[in-house]
Amino acid sequence: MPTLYGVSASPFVRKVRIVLAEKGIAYEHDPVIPVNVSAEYKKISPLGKIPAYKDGDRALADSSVICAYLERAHPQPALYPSDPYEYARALWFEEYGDTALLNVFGPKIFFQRVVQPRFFSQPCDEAIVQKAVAEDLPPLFDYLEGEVGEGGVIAGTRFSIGDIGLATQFINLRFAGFGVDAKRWPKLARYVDHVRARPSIKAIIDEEAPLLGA
Ligand SMILES: N[C@@H](CCC(=O)N[C@@H](CS)C(=O)NCC(=O)O)C(=O)O
Repeated sequence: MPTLYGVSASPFVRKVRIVLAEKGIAYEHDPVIPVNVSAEYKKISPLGKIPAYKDGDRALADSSVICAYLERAHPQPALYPSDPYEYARALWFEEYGDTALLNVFGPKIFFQRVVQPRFFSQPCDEAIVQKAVAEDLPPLFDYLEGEVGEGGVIAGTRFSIGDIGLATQFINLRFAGFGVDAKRWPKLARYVDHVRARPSIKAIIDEEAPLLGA
């Protein structure tokens, strides 16, 4: 059975977990914390980051790489659109989640509100959180409000890696106590609720809630 390495609180690890769930792939989960990782772990993940994935004697690092591998190794159900433009858009929104959303939701909000107090016994710096919520979130949400369609998916006509890349970031935002104001961003709020309710995603949220939730 393959092994996925990395704690699920990492949005990158969760991204891979959602792909594994969607494709019905059984796996073992080793919740590596990416601090002072062993030399052994660096053989699988040379940068020492999570996630990493081992499938027999094949080792892979980086969530986007692992998800792309899983798509080729287990093509059904397809999580990358077949249309070239929609395929590229799905990759774009995965990237947007991994970078633009992560840079704000991660260190400025989730890390402060959840990781610092719960895992490092350090207080949350609420000024950093409030500044990010007031100044950094609105432009991100404005952009996504203009991009989400009415079909509940971000690219093409089916659920894809683009939705997964966004969803995993919004899950951490919610664990940190923030959602999308439906009065200001109605389409985005509806979209996020819809994606969170998807069975593969809801199951992971329910599993993580005792550790990460309010
Ligand atoms: N591009 C990588 C990013 C992975 C990443 O930054 N993971 C963080 C945890 S959320 C990590 O391992 N940080 C430890 C470090 O940078 O040393 C991916 O998609 O897997």
